[in-house]
Amino acid sequence: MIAASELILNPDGSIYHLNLKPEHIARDIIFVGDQDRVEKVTAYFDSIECTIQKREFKTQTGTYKGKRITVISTGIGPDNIDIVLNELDALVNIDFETRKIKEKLTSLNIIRIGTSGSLQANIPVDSFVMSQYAIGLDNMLRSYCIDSVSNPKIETAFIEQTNWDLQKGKPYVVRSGETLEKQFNSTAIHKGFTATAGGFYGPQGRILRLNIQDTDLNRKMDQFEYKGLQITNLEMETAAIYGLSALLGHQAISLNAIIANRANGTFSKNPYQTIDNLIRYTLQKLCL
Ligand code: R1P
Repeated sequence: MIAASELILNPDGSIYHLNLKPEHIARDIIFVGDQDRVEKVTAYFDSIECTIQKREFKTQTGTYKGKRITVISTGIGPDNIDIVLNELDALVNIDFETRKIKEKLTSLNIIRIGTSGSLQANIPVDSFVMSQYAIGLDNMLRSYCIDSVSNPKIETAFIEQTNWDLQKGKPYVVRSGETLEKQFNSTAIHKGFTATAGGFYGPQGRILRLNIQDTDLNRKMDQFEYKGLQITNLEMETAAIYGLSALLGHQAISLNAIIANRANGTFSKNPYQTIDNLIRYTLQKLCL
């Protein structure tokens, strides 16, 4: 039995941060960062059965072309992903009455629709990247036992090639859910290796007023290569989603709308149109 201090339920029986009960969520779940992006997705739905929000976690469940789908905003960063994925998993795999793990586990399909900056000049603004691999520079996943999902050879190559300072923690490399990768693949989307940072400024090499530990990190990440794998883009959630999903037995895929190109310094002239294009691509592939 899981104690009240560990699995925290609200007085109405909903889970602590997300404010959701098991009946509120579908098996196919779209993650967005921005709470205002939830309705940009559900605007395409046939109908909406519930809207629930607490803090930055806004959830809507409804149907699109007859398929039941949940859309949830995660806010920014791997720490929020820890909350969202553990609580979604608890909603399907822990019995809230007995506080015990269910004997028959349920696997969720998780699809992130995010924005991201490209590190490669040949992946331009307004294109899409599907993350086949992700490298977490954030350490969140290292609190778990990750040997079954990490890729030490790629991690070691990254640490050596970028001269990574281990005082910042140890990067971890994780893989997408292969079934979803096949489903969302097409010639319209680049296949990529996404770096997930634990912050937006210093952790992604941006300098405003503070000196940073490695001013050359983006160039070294751009030049990193392991058996043909190159890092394509930088954002703040994908590695955490892949790592926790794989550990918990869920399928996950991260689809990135490229709105900035850090290699040539360009920014999309119409990022909202690019995100809308990716939303429509995602819904169409989800309902094939
Ligand atoms: C930073 O501005 C945020 O934008 C990107 C990053 O991953 C981070 O969450 O993604 P979203 O637009 O999906 O939030």
